[in-house]
Amino acid sequence: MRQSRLFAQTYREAPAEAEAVSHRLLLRAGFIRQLAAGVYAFLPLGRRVLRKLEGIVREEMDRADAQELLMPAMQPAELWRESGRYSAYGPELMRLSDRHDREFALGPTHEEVVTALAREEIHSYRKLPVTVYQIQTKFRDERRPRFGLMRGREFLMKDAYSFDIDLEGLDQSYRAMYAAYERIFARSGLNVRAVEADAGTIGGEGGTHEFVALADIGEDTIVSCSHCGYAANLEKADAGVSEVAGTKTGQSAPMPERLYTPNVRTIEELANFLDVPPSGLLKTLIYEADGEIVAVLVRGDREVNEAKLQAFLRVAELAIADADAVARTTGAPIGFVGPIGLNVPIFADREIVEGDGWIAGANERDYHVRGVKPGRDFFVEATGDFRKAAEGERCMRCGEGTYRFHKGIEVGHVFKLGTKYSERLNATYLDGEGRKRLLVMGCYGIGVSRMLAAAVEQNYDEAGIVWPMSIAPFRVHIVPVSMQDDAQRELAESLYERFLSAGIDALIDDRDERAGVKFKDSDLIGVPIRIVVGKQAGQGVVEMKLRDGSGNAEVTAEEAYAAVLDRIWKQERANEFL
Ligand code: 9G3
Repeated sequence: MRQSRLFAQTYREAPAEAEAVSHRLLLRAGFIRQLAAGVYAFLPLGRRVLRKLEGIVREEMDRADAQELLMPAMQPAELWRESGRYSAYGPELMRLSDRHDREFALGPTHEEVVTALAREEIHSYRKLPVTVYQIQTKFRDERRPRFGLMRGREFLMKDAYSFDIDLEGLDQSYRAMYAAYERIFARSGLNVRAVEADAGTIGGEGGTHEFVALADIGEDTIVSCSHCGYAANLEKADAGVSEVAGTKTGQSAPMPERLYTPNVRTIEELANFLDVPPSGLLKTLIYEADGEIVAVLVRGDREVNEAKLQAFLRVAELAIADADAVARTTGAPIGFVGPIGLNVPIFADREIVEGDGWIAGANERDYHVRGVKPGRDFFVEATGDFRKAAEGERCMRCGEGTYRFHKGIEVGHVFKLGTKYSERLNATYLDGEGRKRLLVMGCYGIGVSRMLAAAVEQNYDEAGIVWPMSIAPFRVHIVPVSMQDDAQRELAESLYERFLSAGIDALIDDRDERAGVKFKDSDLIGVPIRIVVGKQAGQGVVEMKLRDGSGNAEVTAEEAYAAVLDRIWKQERANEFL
């Protein structure tokens, strides 16, 4: 492609509201343009990267025997009513009506559509297992789109769905997709960790993993053990081995003693006022779970993990209670809430019941109590792991390593759905004995446009983007220093033609621009191999420069051409050993 004709321009600056590096660089380098909040156009450079990512995804899906479909973005509301999700999702589900006032949803995902297709196409166990996939635009009306492509309202997703006769079959389909994902991210040059994740609202038979691209800007926090292979999204991660706090007072614990704590409300204020560590305090939080009020107890220095709590309580809605609800439930304002005398179910984190001698709110304004003993002064409905794992604590799985936190961008997510959708949409097959059985499903997503942003977050320097070879918009950037110089122009053009005829995508900077501008733009756009055609063009000598800084040499045009083919061939060969 000729840069003099490129449908884009580069900018020295990005708009102030662009916070993420990838957002800033993709705008400045002319890869994307924002049309509205969370709505982007991919200009030619961006589209080329997207096509390469799609190509890798498609190759690996096909290699895993998945069959490519294309399902509509316009989904009849009836299907979402059948699945019960039309009302479950609020403003995030984009809805529209057609000219006959029939209601549609713009697809945020395709469980309903693919299950409706399966119930028409699959009737016998002989047709199973089967996995289908598509690479298609999704719509989710995010309340706060941000970080450019990372949280858009219209984005490109590869979503696959597997259909099996039973859970054992699902396990095999799930493993095949998991392996395909590992290859896809490796081939795309992304540094990705697979972690245990929280199934969230999609539900299903449990079992779900996220693929997280490590990046400081990532909205996901993953926990990994320094010793064993354990890794999980913080929303799901097991709490570590706890050194119990509270003051172990044993059986002869004195009865609770009331303390006058005027206006002392927060954990920090209480810890300072009484001169005790937060780990000796009880944090009592009041929640509304599917409309019912419950109390949750965690140690003062811990955070409630609401995803774990919601999964344990098996409720659809979980929200912290407001001040009025707290006052009605406990008779006290927030800040003086405690477990003693509460007439709502109490769910206590494991660490609470292991300790005693706690300090808690007295359920009376300006009062707390000391020496609280679980099982004597209050009783719990249940004990469980309701807290967030903490960085540095001992790993629950191996007991040797300690937890480390990493920020990351979720670029893939695989789920075992079981029969959740086939049951609701009555998608069945006849087994070997002629019995009607529900299809057992899995679903598997990759954020293709999000991968593009993650790749930039993991591959840039102060001068711009440093694309991995496998997904770069072009492999070679030919930069003649001056198009006015015949020798330089001719040598650059002949190299350009040779690469094109060899099927190697090359970009030539044939603009009448100063060398400095050309080199700045070349660094910004980030093509992996640059061939500068300068003063020694007359001798057939060019300068070959690798964008990742790993090489820089003066060679003949012939050698440059051969070197490029060689690097590409090596990179392709490397894929075979993945
Ligand atoms: C909705 C809206 C947003 C949503 C969903 C439904 C996320 C929804 C979960 C999934 C699960 C998997 C197949 C590909 C991989 C992910 N956000 N999810 O179901 F109506 Cl507005 O999409 N689906």
